[in-house]
Amino acid sequence: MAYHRVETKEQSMRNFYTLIEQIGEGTFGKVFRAVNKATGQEYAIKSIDKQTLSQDEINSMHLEVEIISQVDHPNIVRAYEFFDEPKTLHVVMEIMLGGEVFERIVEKDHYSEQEAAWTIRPVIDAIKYCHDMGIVHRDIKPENLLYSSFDMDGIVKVTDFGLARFYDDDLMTTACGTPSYVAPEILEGRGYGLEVDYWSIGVIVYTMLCGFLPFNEDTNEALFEVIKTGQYEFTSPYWDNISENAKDLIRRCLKVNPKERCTAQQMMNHPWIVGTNNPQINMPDVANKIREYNARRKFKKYGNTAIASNRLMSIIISKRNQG
Ligand code: 3AM
Repeated sequence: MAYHRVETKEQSMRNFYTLIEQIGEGTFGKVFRAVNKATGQEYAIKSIDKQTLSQDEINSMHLEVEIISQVDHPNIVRAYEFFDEPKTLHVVMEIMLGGEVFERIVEKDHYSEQEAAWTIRPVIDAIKYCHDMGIVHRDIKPENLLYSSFDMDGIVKVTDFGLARFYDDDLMTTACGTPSYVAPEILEGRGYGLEVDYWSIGVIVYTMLCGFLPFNEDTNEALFEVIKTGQYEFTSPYWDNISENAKDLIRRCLKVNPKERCTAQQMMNHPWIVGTNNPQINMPDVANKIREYNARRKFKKYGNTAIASNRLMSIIISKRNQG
């Protein structure tokens, strides 16, 4: 991947790319649709205003780029160029034009457990690949699972490695992630490892099969409590017709003790993910519930109630100080 330290106007990103429109907003910055002036090829460019970042966060961006430049997997969004400008950082990425996984699910004429398993399987494969390389994503959530295109052959890819880290044997202690998908050990402020990604997969699979979150409370305090104690249920009647295999996978992912949690390799071998026997019955009610969930997510994201992942740390710290 090309790295450009930009010192003159001629070297700036805008000299090579035309920004067309904003298409998203991530943990650390805005994402734009852009066109390469020389080739006419479309890309996504993530731009981050350095002034809004601490030195730690700037370092984190450099790390993100270092990480994505080493990752080469069909289900992980590729990055091509990095512009380090005096005021802004830009990452030029493969553009994902097919939208978020949860948005696509609700457009299907037919949505069954089998389709849910086929959708999540490549994501688990991507996570396994990262873990084998010693990289933990730490922010696996539906917004970061995108389709490459709207065509039938569009494939799911994982994006936003803004919170990923090279994982060594030292357990990480930084609080990060997105509240509803975050693993208990992160909230406990304990050290944590690759297993945080397995927890997030469990939350996603649960939500894919009923359209609501396993952990959902009105206040963050209550939310953190149910996550830390692993209090969720397969609520009747929504879960009555879901297969035992699906529930078994979720139970294995949502173990409070990370050491007991199912790994990506084990998930790939799990009968529900292998998926030769999954129910193929259409689940229109689940699709409807996912549609409602999508609408609530979008509303929260653009409303005042959203908690940016990087603010989670300060919430935990202020809670500690109060206590
Ligand atoms: O702000 P929202 O949630 O609509 O879809 C991604 C998300 O959009 C989009 O940026 C936001 C933060 O992840 N996004 C990220 N990478 C992208 C890419 N490579 C992307 N959109 C298109 N192509």
